[in-house]
Amino acid sequence: MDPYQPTKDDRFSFGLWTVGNPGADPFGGPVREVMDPCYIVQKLAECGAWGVSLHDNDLVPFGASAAERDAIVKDFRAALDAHEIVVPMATTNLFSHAVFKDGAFTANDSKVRAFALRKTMDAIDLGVELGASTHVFWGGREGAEADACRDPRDAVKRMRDAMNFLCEYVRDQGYETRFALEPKPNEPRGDNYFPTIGHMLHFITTLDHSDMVGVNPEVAHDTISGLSFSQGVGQAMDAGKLFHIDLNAQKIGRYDQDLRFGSEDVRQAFLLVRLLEGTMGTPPYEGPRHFDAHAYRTEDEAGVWDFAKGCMRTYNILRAKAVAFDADDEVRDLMAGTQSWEIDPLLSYSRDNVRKLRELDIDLDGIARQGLGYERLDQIMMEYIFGVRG
Ligand code: GLT
Ligand code: MN
Ligand code: MN
Repeated sequence: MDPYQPTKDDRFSFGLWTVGNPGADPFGGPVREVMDPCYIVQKLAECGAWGVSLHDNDLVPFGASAAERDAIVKDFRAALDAHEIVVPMATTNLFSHAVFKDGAFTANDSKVRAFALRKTMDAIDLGVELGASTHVFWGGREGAEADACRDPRDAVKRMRDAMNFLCEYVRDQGYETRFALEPKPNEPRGDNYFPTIGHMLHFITTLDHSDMVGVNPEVAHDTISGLSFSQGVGQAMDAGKLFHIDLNAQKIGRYDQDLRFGSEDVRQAFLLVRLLEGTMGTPPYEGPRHFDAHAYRTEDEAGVWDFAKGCMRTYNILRAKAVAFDADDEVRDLMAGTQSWEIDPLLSYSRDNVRKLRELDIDLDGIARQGLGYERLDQIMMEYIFGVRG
C-alpha cells in the first residue's frame, strides 16, 4: 500500500473551478474542454479526494431560473452521494460579472452593493443546501486603481456593513455557517483592500459577530508580496481564526500563479504542513485541506488529474517528513538547547516576579557568545526534504 495515497481521513478538497479550470489566461483562450460538475465529482473521488467546493456560478449559471437551479442542484447532489464526496465550503462569485467592475461590497454605487448582498444570500442558501459549513469571501474586485475614487475608510466600513448584514442573515435563517475571509494584495485590482492575513484578522475584530468570522489564507496570495505564509497562518491559528485554507504554490513577486501544492518554495510548504498537522506537539488544524490551484496551461485532461493527485501526494509526503523531523533526537536536542525552561514561570506578571526578575543573574555576554545551532537545524530539515535523512 502506498503510504502517500490520499484517503478520506486526509480531508482533501478541491474547488470545482480548480480542476475545472480550462487554462485561459489574459493572453490566450481556453486549452481544455469545460467539464461537467458531476463528472468532476466522479473524477475527484477516483483520485482520492474527500470534498469539493464551489462558487454559486461554478454550478448554477448566472441568471438561471429557479427551476433550472433546482434541477442542477438535484443532479449534483446525486453525484455527491454516488461518489461519497462532501461540500465543505461554498463561496460567491462577486468578480466575473461586469457589474462588479468597481467592487461588490465596497462599490461606490449602493445598487451594486445591494445586488452583491442578494447574490451572496442566494449563494449561502446554496451552500447550506449542499451541506457546506463554511462560506468563503474572496474580494476579487474589492480594490482600486484610481485611489481617489473612494476614501479607503469607506471601503472598510462598507465591507463591515456587508459582513454584519450577512452574519445576521445566517443567524436569522438558523444556519450554522461560518465565514472565512480571504486576503489578497493585488490582482485583479491594482491594490485590493484587506491585502494580508493581518489586515483581515484585525478587521474581523470589528464585526458585530466576530466569532462567526475567520480567515481563508492562500499560499499564493501572501507569497506574491514576499511574506512568510507559515508565519501568517500561525498568527491566524493563534487567534483561533484559521477557518479554512487555500493550498497552492507561488513564486514571490509574480502574478497569482495558483500552482500545484508544494511545487515552489518547498521549505515553506514543509513548514506549513508541519504547522497544520501539529507535528511539533501543537493542536492541528482541523478544517479541510483545500487546494485552490490549477494545472499548467500545457496540460490536457489527463494532466489535470496528475495535477490533483500531485497536490495530495505532496501534502502527504511532507506530512510524513514533518513527523519524522519533529521526532528526530538531534532536532529535539537542538531545540532544547535554545531554551531556559526554568525562567519561563517568571515571565508572567506579579509583584513577586518583578522582584525576582530584577534579582535574576543573566549572563548577557555568555548568551550573546553562544551559537544557536540553527545552521545545523536547517540543514537537517533540508536533508529530510531532500529525502536523504529519515
Ligand atoms: C479565484 C481566486 C481564489 C479564491 C476563489 C474563491 S476564486 O480563483 O483566485 O483565490 O479563493 O472565490
Ligand atoms: Mn483562493
Ligand atoms: Mn490564487
